[in-house]
Amino acid sequence: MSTAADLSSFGLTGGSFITVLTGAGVSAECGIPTFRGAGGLWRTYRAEDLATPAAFSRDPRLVWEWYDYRRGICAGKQPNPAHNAITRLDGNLSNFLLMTQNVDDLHGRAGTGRLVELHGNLFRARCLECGAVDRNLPVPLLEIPPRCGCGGMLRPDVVWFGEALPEEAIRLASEASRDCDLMVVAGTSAVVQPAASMPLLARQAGAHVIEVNPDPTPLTPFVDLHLEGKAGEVMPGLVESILELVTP
Ligand code: BJW
Ligand code: ZN
Repeated sequence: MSTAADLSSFGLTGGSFITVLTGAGVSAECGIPTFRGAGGLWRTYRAEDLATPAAFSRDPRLVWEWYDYRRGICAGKQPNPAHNAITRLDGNLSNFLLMTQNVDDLHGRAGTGRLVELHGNLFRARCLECGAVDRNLPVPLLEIPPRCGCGGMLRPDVVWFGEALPEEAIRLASEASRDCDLMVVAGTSAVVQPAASMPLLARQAGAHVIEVNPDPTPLTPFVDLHLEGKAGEVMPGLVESILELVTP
């Protein structure tokens, strides 16, 4: 892969604003299932039975059991070379933002600080009564569904279909997409809105867009560069190429 040569035409400099948008594929090499495609969660479970407000109202215990099962899987995994490469960008660039659709907390655990979680986080819960956010629930849970100190029922602090994304997260992500010079899009099928629109916003505003994915997606025809491969294998080299261009 000769990314250095390909990137040289992008006009990146030390002040360039670089954003990264990630999806479940970035954590696939950790052993965390993606949603779509072979082995994906939506091949075994129906999204409308588990990842909608209606599903939670109907059967909070079932929904919590599924989320607690996934919390257990994610808690036992470690960040991979893709997460760590993104953390290197965060540590070495003056203008940087990571927006992730992932709820597995692996970017945070890898040490990326400038991070926007568009779809929430599996390790946070939110009270339906008082709105308090609980970050300290045990894995696995001791009671299902878990309760807030106020007695109200907690729900997973993730974004389900039909729900609005957190206001601040969508504002930061949209602004960064419009303002960035380069967006790297890794491990997402690019079908879930509004996250899937971020690379298009960036493109329309004049940024270059690089996609890292073993497969083509609906975004592929619109990117400057599609790097075909696994994020854990492609991202470290790509990040080094970017840093060579933008750091003295
Ligand atoms: C690798 C790899 C390796 C494999 N390396 N790559 C406009 C048009 C049409 C529909 C809509 C629209 N606007 C809104 C909608 C509805 C809906 C939507 O987009 N539906 C589409 C599916 C059609 N969107 C919503 O409902 C959103 N809300 C909203 O818009 O609200 C509006 C509103 C405004 C005001 C008031 C009220 C409402 C919310 C979306 C929430 C998504 N939630 C989930 C679940 C989170 C919690 C949980 O985890 O359970 O988020 S769904 C699921 O999909 C999860 C993911 O973050 C998200 C994206 O999936 P992702 O990450 O792309 O994973 P995959 O599996 O799809 O793809 C993996 C990719 O990796 C593949 O491409 C592989 O090839 C690749 N890969 N191995 C690199 N090693
Ligand atoms: Zn409460």
